[in-house]
Amino acid sequence: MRVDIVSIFPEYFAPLDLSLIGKARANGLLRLAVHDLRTWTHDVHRTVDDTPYGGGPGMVMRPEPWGEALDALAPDELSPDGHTLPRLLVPSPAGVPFTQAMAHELAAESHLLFACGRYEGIDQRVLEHAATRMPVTEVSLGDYVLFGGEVAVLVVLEAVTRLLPGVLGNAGSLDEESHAHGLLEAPLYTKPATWRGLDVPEVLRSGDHGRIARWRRDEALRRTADRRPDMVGALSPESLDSRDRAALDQGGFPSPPEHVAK
Ligand code: JD8
Repeated sequence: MRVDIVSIFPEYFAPLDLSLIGKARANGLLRLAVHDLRTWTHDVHRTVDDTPYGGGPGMVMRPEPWGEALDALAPDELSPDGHTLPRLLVPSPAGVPFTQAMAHELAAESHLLFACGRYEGIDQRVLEHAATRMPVTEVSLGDYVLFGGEVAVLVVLEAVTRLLPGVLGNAGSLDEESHAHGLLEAPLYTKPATWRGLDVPEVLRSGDHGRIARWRRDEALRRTADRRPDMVGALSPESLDSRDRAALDQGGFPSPPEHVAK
């Protein structure tokens, strides 16, 4: 996968040299380039912002540098050097929520282009114009306010990179993950069996794989009911047996109604 990032703070992306993302880059599974938006300014002050039309606080990112950046990274005509048409992602608190389902969708793309806004955000015409050439998605990390899009890009890229074929190896099984089965994960324990007077639950040391699986599912259901009532509401009734319902009830939540045949 090819990824381009445009930002006025390219140093923000230093962590992408590290750990498993760094390894994916070294292995050639991820071809990542970070670009300074100011490359595409022409005045001595390398200006990227101006006051908002209509008034209001703060500054807005001017369209010209962004237009040139996107022209350079997503050329109009297919160039002979194998340029691909990217999908443009623009972090914004007004975007569609980023989810694990979107991470899977993005992992299937061959080229992603991220535009990191700062100040109050980017002139909307940049996105409108880009949308005449490529798919554009405004994406939000969640309902809280950041200073800019850089951290959101780090999050999205981390979620996407670990889904790329060859990145995880055998260390992780994607279909056993929390957001694959719609429940939070059960708690984890490792050695020693007793630490500061606290014991690892007996069942996990029993070697009884059936009992262990059932305990983990009960814990996952209990936690989900307690912390994420929105996720309980989204569980399909057919995915729950009577033992599941009992675990959910213990969390103080009514489980979704049993399927009623018409
Ligand atoms: C991009 C500028 C800050 C946004 C005034 C100052 C995502 N979940 C999220 N929360 N916040 C962002 C985010 C914030 C950004 C930019 C993303 C560019 N800001 C602005 C509007 C209100 N502040 C985000 N993804």
